[in-house]
Amino acid sequence: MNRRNFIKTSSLTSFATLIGAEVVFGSNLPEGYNLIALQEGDPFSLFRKNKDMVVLNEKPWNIEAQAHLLDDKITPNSNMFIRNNGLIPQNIDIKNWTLTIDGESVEKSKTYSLQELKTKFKAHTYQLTLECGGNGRSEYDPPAKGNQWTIGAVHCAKWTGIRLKDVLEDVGIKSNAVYIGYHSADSHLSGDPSKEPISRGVPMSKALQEETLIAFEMNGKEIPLAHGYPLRLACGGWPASTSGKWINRISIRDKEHDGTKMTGTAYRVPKNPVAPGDVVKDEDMGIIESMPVKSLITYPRSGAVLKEGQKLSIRGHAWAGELSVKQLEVSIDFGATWNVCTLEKPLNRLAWQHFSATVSFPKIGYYEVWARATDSKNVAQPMLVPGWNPKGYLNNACHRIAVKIV
Ligand SMILES: Nc1nc2c(c(=O)[nH]1)N[C@H]1C(S)=C(S)[C@@H](COP(=O)(O)O)O[C@H]1N2
Ligand SMILES: [Mo]
Repeated sequence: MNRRNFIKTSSLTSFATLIGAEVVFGSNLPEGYNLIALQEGDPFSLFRKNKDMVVLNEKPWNIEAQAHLLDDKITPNSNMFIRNNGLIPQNIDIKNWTLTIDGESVEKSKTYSLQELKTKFKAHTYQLTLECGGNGRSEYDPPAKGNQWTIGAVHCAKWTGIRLKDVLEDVGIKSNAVYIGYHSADSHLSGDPSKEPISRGVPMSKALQEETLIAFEMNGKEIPLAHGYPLRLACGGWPASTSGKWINRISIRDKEHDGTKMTGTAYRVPKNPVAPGDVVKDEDMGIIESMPVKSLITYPRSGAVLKEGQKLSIRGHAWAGELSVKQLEVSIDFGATWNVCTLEKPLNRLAWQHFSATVSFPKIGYYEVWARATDSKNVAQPMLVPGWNPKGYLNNACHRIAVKIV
């Protein structure tokens, strides 16, 4: 793992989270001492992540994958990106963890214990594509502020939990309900307990979908702390910011939710195209809903070297927000001609789809393999960066790898 300027302000409790073990004699640590486990080349891995994961920020923790780390059909914890807006909650007491459903549009607010949620409602499992709205931000020019995600802020794990819809039915929702908004146990970077790092949500139509879960398991195990233990929302196909981690309250609103990062320009893009660098008025920005069509070549890694005449087997995944992917093509001539790949069906709606192809090259030299997905409404990925937007969201440009034939 890349640990550039790693230790600045971490506390003993966050060391424990990172290493996955308590620092038993932590109170004896000499001031300013840097634990070996946190130095370059340590024997463990932070958050139990693959050592090829790239740290973009450590306060808050933001860690991304590289394309080759996303090769599994179901992303394992070790290779899943982490995106935090605040500080990960410490010392979670699951015996006393509750989820409250409140807001203007509930008949009467109701509080459930974890145990009640798990026993009262039927569990369902879906594989869900969760992609950060800012994935690909690093390619925009002029650059947008925020984490400079390249291509690795996406994962497709299996989530097990109860349907939000079932819980809302049990609570009783008024007919004027418009939106849900989540509230969570993480804390604001400023340390001010009255501020929430993030509190986003989705319209009722998305909240009531069968696949929208209040999840308590990921890939068949308890959700790892960094990914929202003990409870998180999972809203597949939408910006992953709508999938609240560590949730303890969901408000049913009679208007668009107005929590932190719902208003202003956060997670919004211009309603109409703008020129790069333009200032866009708040009222000309709209909330991102379904994510656009996109794909990744996960094998081989960029930089493959083959002998003349050798064929290259490539594979990867494609996804399209609420839609499905209808076609995947690859090009080896910078987009002049395209060849159709084998494309599998998703495991369930809102899961990514796997593609594979065998590619031949006419002679020795440098090539790029470009992959382009087309969604079920016939919208294809742009070859290069799409229209600029002030916050650098929704870059769904074709993924490209370099290949040399020698
Ligand atoms: N409580 C809480 N939920 C959150 C966040 C957060 O900072 N706090 N970040 C959101 C954002 S912006 C993203 S992209 C996803 C990332 O999920 P992951 O860290 O499990 O990959 O979580 C979302 N849910
Ligand atoms: Mo995000």
